[in-house]
Amino acid sequence: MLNLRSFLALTTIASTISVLPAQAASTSTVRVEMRDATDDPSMKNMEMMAEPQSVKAGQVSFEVSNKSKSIVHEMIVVADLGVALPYDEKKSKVIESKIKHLGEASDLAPGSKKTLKLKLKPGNYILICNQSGHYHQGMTTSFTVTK
Ligand SMILES: [Cu+2]
Repeated sequence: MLNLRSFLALTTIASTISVLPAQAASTSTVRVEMRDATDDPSMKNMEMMAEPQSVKAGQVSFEVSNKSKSIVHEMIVVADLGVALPYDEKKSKVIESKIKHLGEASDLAPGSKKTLKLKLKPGNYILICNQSGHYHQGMTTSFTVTK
């Protein structure tokens, strides 16, 4: 029969064990900012910036902010296969059915934020906004995951 003290000791060990794997797989946080001329009139193009631009493999939490005053943006995580992303000139968009689309923070209203959590393997990635015309206006940045 367990007395209360040994029961408490056992439950403490059990909860410690169950917490350990989660701590071992660390989560990296990446802040992504999307800007255009409505936020900064000196900007000629649009931009997407990630900080940091490289993280270790595992859980990655992208905290995405649309800094625009009036334009909807989005962030899509794409595997970089070493070739130009397929592009539809008529729609002014990357062809999402032909890329390795890993996840997205879709349709962020001006001034809003969204968080996208992904488990990423080591490799090269591209972050893009695929609202019409935005990719070619500079809303993209490279992103690296290391071992
Ligand atoms: Cu955009």
